[in-house]
Parts: sequence; structure tokens; C-alpha cells
Amino acid sequence: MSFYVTTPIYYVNAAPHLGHAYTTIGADILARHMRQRGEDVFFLTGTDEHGEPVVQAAEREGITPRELGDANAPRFRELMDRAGVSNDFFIRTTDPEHEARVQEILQRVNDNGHVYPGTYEGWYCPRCADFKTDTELGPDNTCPIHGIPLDWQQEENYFFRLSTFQEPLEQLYAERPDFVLPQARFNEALAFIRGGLADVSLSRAKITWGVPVPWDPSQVFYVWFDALLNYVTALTYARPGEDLIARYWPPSFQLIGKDILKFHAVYWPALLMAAGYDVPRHLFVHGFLLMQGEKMSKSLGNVLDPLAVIERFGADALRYYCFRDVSFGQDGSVSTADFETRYETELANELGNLASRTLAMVERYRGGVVPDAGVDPEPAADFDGLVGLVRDRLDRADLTAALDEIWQRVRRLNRYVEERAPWQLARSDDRADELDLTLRSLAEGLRVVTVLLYPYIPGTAERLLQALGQPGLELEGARFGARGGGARVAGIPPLFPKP
Ligand code: ME8
Repeated sequence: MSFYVTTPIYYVNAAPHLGHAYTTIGADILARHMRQRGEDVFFLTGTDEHGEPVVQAAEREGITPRELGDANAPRFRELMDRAGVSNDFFIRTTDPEHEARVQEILQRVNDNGHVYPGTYEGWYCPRCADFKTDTELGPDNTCPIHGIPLDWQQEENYFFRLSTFQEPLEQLYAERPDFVLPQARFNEALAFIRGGLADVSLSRAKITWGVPVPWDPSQVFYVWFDALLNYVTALTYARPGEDLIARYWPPSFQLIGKDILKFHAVYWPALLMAAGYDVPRHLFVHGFLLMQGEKMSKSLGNVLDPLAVIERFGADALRYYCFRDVSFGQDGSVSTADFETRYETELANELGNLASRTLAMVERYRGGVVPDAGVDPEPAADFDGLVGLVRDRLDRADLTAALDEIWQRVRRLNRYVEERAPWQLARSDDRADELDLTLRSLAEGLRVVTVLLYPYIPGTAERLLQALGQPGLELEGARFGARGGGARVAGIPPLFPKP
């Protein structure tokens, strides 16, 4: 089976921050998990380089929008690399191949009768690049997301007949109750649709930085239509000479933040229907990471620098923290203090110590070879069905619930060490069988949790599995007892050292 997962493409108007890393790491966890299941995965991320948000930021810096994109796109790539993100392609909407495909697809939408010229009049947020409807206005006509005064816009442009998709969209939502996850976001999107859909601007007359409208080059496409289509266009040129559409379309999961729900849950499926493509299987909408109670954002300046965290604690600690501390799908506060607590109590003490103790005891008591004994039925019972639980949670992109299932087993193994006290068993020769069983069960439990944790903390998991002498990452092998004893282990430095 193929599995196509995407993130939003991020505006290059400023440096990336933790919010961008968050969605992309979330998608990476799904991609890695699906690869462990043997699926044929394609994972896309990238940058959104056209439109007003980028034009205005470039003006402020006294450079061209293209120069700004060329300066900032590599910073997004670098962050993703440093965060251990395994994307298969990085799209930039200034790629000429993307621009050409946008023109082709939107020409087809026009040819199919979904476009007409008209006059737009209404409120517009230049930071969101969003024409706000009456229900989306903050107090005194401000942007509810950015808190800035909205502009009253009036211009002649081309409109997309969104209103004609009201019924098909309602039908889509009726037939596919998991089209948008979690449920609360599904309800929100459906309420928006039922509230009545007005046609939306497809092009802009006042902006020149964008993809020219082929039938009227005095206009450029409204940045959102150009940007949304990245999910299609990337597949046409990510692998030179190959068109990957047949192999991967439609997307299995599209991850987005709640700020861009309307575009993805309403405009996007309508646009796909108009262009003759299947709609995605699932959109997963996560909440905001907050700092000091406010949305972390470039324009508000209250950002936690992910590169600094990675530099000090490593990428895996950041990846773990993001999905452990904030329930994926909800808003949640993050802070340096919470991060440091989780690092020390959970990663270093619970997992790190479990690993170093297990490896050290196999070394000391059994010369570094995991005993070829059976597994203890007691801890084994607590791992029963675990793989299935994790799969089910991740099939719904519930990254936090899956991680919690795994972490409960990390804690179970720590209790097991205390219950069995191998250091006492080692004192009497007639308890050698018990010690064999205990060490083998510990090593096996540790292997299982590590395979399951791999998508979250890939670098650490690979190192630990190597040390356990069992490098296999396949999910099939994550059953307790799936692998035999006899492996030779190796000592490793602390997995989560004090920074
Ligand atoms: O909206 N918490 O780009 P953008 C969680 N180019 N996630 C956050 C976040 C926060 N505080 N801040 C940002 C755009 N994000 C468009 C998208 S897609 C066709 C075009 C993440 O740079 C989250 O995924 O403003 C959010 O939806 C996205 O960054 C917005 O990125």
C-alpha cells in the first residue's frame, strides 16, 4: 500500500520556529511508522514563497521576495534536517515546474467552467493572506489570529465558484466521518460549510509576485490556490522523468495547524473536485503550541528556538517532548522548564537508565550475551496487543496516545527490574535460570519499546537497537518474544546525558 503524507508549506517571511518543526516532525513520525509497516511512503514538506506575507516581509528588509525566499528556504530545510525529518522531497513554490503545473491545473478549472471575473469587496488580512468572512472578524475588524487591523479591499479579480461545491462538500462530510480529524475540527469545518459558501477570489490584481494567470497575465493566482496545489505538483517532478501521481494520489494524511483549517477542509477539496482529482483520505488538524499563554508565532516574536534546543539536547529530545507534553490535536503550552523536566525524569531516568542498566547487567552477569531463555509471562502479558494499539492510534494520527501506550511499557519494565532485582538473583547459583529469564525478558522488552519508539526518537532508537544486537526496525518484530535470545550486546554512553 502507498502512504502519502504532507505538511503545510511554510511562508518564507521569517526564520522557521518550533511551530513549523512541530507539524513536520508529526508527519515524520507517521512516515517512519508506515515505513516500519512496509508501506510505500512519500513524505512531502516545503516552502510557500508567493503572496502578500512574503512581499511585505521582503519590503521591510529592503530586498526582493525572491531574495527573501532564497535566504529563508534553506533555513527551513536545515531545521528539518537537524530535527531528523526524513522527507522525500522539499518543494518550493518558486520551482518553475510547480508554477507551470499550477497554470495547467487552474486553466483546466477555468475550462471546466468554475471561474468568472468579478469584483471583490471585503476584509483581508495580509499576514494570513485571507479574505475574511463576516463570521471570521475579530473585534473592530481585526484579524483574530494576528490581532492586526484588517484591510478593506476592493479589486477586480477572478473568482472560483466555491458556492457550487456546497452540496458536494456536505455529501463528502456525510460519507467520510473521518475526513477531518479530530472530530471537533470536522464539526467546525462542516459548520462553516453549512453556514453557506460564498465564491472566493482565485486571483489578485494588485499583487505581482505570484504565478501569472495564463488567460489574463495582468493578474497572478491568489497565493492560497498556488500553495494548495503544491501537494499535487510535487508528485509530478520530485523524481525527474517520473510522474508519481498514480502511485501516491490521494494523500493518506495531510497535517495542518488549526489556523489553516478553512483552506484545507473547504477550499481544497472543492478545488480538487473542480480539477478532477480525488480528495485526500484524511486531514489531521493540530492545535497551537503556546508560550506564556499565546500562540507561538513569528509575528508575535514569542518563539522557542528549536535549533538551540536541538543543539543542547539533541533532536530526539525535542521530538519526544512535542508529542508527549501537548496532546496532538489540542492547544498546549510549552516551556523550557517543562522540557527540561521531561528530559530528565522521562528520557534520562526512565528510558536512559532502563537501557544502561539492562545492557550493564547482561554484560556483567552473562558476559554480554542475552540468555537464550524463554520470556517471563508476566511482563509479556502487559505487552499483549501493544503493536495493535499503537497501529490503531497512529492510523488516526493520534501521536500522543500512541506514545503514551509505549511509555506505559517503559515504566512497566522499570518496575520489572525492581520486582525481580537481578542483582539479588545473581548472588545465588541456584537462581541462574531465574536470572536468565529476567535478563532475557528485560532485553526483549527494551527491544520492543525501542522499535515502537523509533518513529519518535529515531537516532536514539537506532543506537539502542544496535547496542542490543537486534537492529531490525520492522513493526512485525515489535511483538514481545518475536526475537530469540543469544544476541551479543554492547555498552553505550548515556542516551540522554546531562547537557
Ligand atoms: O499558513 N503551533 O504558512 P505558515 C503549532 N503558507 N503549529 C504552528 C504554530 C504554532 N504556534 N505556528 C505555525 C501558512 N505552525 C501557509 C500554508 S499550505 C498549502 C500553505 C505550523 O508559515 C502549523 O502547521 O504561517 C500551521 O498550520 C503552519 O505552521 C502555518 O505556517
